[in-house]
Amino acid sequence: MKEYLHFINGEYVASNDGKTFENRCPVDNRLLGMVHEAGAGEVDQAAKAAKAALSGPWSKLNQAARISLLNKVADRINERFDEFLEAECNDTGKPRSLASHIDIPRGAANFKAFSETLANAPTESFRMDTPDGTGALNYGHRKPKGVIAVISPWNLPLLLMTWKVGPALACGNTVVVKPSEDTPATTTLLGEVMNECGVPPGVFNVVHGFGPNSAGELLTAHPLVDAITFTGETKTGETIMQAASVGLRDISLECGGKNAAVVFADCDMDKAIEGTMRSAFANCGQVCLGTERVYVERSIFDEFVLRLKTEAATLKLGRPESEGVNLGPVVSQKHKAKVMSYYKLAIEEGATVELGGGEPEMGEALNGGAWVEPTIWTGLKEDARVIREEIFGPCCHIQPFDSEQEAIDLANNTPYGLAAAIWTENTAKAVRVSAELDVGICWVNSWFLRDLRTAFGGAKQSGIGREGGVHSLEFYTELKNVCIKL
Ligand code: NAD
Ligand code: 6OD
Repeated sequence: MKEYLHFINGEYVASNDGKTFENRCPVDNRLLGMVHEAGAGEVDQAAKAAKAALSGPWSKLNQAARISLLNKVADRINERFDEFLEAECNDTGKPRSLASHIDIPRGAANFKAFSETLANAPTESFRMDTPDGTGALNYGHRKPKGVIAVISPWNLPLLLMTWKVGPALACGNTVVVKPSEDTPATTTLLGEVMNECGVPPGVFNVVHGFGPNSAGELLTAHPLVDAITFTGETKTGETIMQAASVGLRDISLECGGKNAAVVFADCDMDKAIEGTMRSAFANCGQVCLGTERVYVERSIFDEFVLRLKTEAATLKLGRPESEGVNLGPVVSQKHKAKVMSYYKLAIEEGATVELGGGEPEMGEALNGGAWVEPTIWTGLKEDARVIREEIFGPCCHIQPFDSEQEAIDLANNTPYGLAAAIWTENTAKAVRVSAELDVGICWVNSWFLRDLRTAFGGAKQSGIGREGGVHSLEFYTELKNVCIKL
């Protein structure tokens, strides 16, 4: 039986009390292995190892040496690509075609991109006059913030974990990662890569477990943690913010969304359908940036609904490795229950089910998996819970609008503010509307097109702070001003 151990101070260790929990594959509910659950002792060991490593060989590496080491980590992930791919697909059930194009390559690229950003980032400098005429020189100096707690979710496990670990290490910090209890495998595997590449012990640590009353809560409360970076649900973000307030630790919160797509009549319909297919159904709808609310200009509404549901009906569900499969299960039985509860609620709230709405018949071998049908609704009122709350499944609601202002108002009518997609061939309109949307990320005629130098984060209840490019440097370093009297 496979065991997922903690990775502390460069070594794999079991839980002190031998406490474990099951890791099951959502494809067919088979048992993948047992995950060790960290208690206070293991979290304390990991935090102490990370603190000690801040003044060990890691701190003696200059920036170029650190960058070269992280480039090696990226290369080694790519060399062990197939192992990472298998681990990720087992944990999440996502199609190999998806994970081999997004999760694993981006998991590796995150180490290179932030090394490059750091190597090229300028610091500010101001020459000032003084009464004695000699003047003074001010310049910014960046220091690592210290021990960073990285709390990551299950939807893009390697990608979203390295999105934080990459810049944290590039800036000279050390990390303790608490991956999602549903997806422990790739984070565990990364420990091996760190050792193979010669990353000093204690720089990268992993503790497994759950959130409340478990490793997540223990880690965010640990006094040796200097800052916390979190990706996950908004409610969890609120709890973590409270934990971070003790000792005034810095936080970066990348939280939930209820993202809109706005499709204007002057769009290129082929592009809008292709993009909305991806934004609503990629990764089985489990992408924080995904579209769950689609607003379509009335004159093309019927055509858009027909084309989207025709296209969505061709999605092929199946095992990650099966030829042509482009939709996996959702991540777990627990998440399936949540998604199915919204499918039921949609009917109760008066939706017209244009497609899906139930559990697919997958055959005997797969029926125990966490399968749900891709689903499209129309006809709900804007105050329906299905329209207001994040579902995080392969589903969307489509609603017509009559004017540009109405589309903007509808898109903004949500407590969330993560992402939006606008579909129009009129550039002036795209610029106008994107400026009005209350979101951190807005795509025009595309979706999930990522340049890692750009700011990434959410407005309103979708998060606090920005990561990506120099914005990650802002979070992962303490900026000091040095003032030299000349
Ligand atoms: P989640 O909030 O349930 O869990 C995320 C992580 O937090 C897990 O590792 C979990 O164990 C841990 N955790 C839970 N409670 C905790 C606590 N009290 N203290 C410390 N740690 C705790 O989220 P999830 O279900 O894993 O992920 C899905 C959610 O993540 C969705 O809401 C999605 O929108 C969001 N998400 C946001 C982004 C973004 O960039 N904004 C990206 C991906 C996912
Ligand atoms: O692409 C990224 O860098 C990123 N953070 C994506 C987040 C996706 C959310 O599910």
